[in-house]
Amino acid sequence: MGFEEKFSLKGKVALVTGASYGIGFAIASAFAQAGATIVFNDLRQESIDKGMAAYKEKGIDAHGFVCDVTDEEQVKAMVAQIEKEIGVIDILVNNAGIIKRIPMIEMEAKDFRQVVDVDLNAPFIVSKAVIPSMIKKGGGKIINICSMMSEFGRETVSAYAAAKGGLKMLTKNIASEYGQYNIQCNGIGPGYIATPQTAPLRETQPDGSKHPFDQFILAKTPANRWGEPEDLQGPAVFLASEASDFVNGLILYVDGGIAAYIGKQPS
Ligand code: NAP
Ligand code: GCO
Repeated sequence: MGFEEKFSLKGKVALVTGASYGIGFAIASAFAQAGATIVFNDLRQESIDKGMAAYKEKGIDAHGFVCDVTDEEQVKAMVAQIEKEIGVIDILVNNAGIIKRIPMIEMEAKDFRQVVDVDLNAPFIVSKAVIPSMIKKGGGKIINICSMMSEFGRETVSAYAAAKGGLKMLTKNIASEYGQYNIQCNGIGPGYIATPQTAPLRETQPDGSKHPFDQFILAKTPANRWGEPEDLQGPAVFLASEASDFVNGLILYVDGGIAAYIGKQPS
């Protein structure tokens, strides 16, 4: 096999959850460029329509499904339909996620549960739905989109940190339990990436100045910039391809160096 073929996704079917825009869209677009057939889902038909138009603009013939990843029955029905109409899912990216930024002692239990439901329980539900066919087919790849909050805490994100920390351990457990079936389950831990999820942290202030969080992130990031969704494309293709067949249970931090850095010294 040629070296480039090791990174090819030709003939593979990839399901990327919550991929109408943002990180999921960038990852799915890279998979398509590497040769995969793209399937994505989102909560509303409106998001699917927007996503389909965006993929089409890039020349990608994607398949979109309305499906709430926290609903096991909906997920089972979607996976069955994909397997029947498109093929067995070779690559799953658990990307759909939400965040609620609320100080912990002000947060209601129902909000905490909702974040854990989308960011942790759903990756369990979707992985559980695709693994049996991966086993029958002889292997597969699962990539869980983790976070800096899989390792670190910060004010207001207790539920998100708890869920993403849990997702790191779910990743290691899927690798441990199903590695024997040639299934590799790894995580990507993005740093701070410019998407709608982080838009409130980057908003220009009424006086025209940058949001204080913007300076905070630049000072924390040796690369001295926010990440772009495209920064995740190479790492995702690597973890979806044969090139990573002996990599299992890894969380690959794609963070411009945040996790390595103690922070900028005072000038
Ligand atoms: P985003 O811009 O908010 O996009 C998230 C996507 O998930 C949206 O398409 C959303 O659909 C979908 N979604 C939410 N709940 C869903 C559900 N129950 N069922 C199906 N789809 C659902 O987020 P992003 O910044 O691209 O982030 C993608 C992933 O990366 C998330 O897991 C996030 O936590 C993680 N992450 C982001 C960053 C960052 O800095 N941006 C860093 C580290 C990790 P709707 O639009 O219809 O709600
Ligand atoms: C926040 C951010 C983060 C990032 C990301 C970091 O409020 O701190 O939204 O949680 O989105 O997950 O890796």
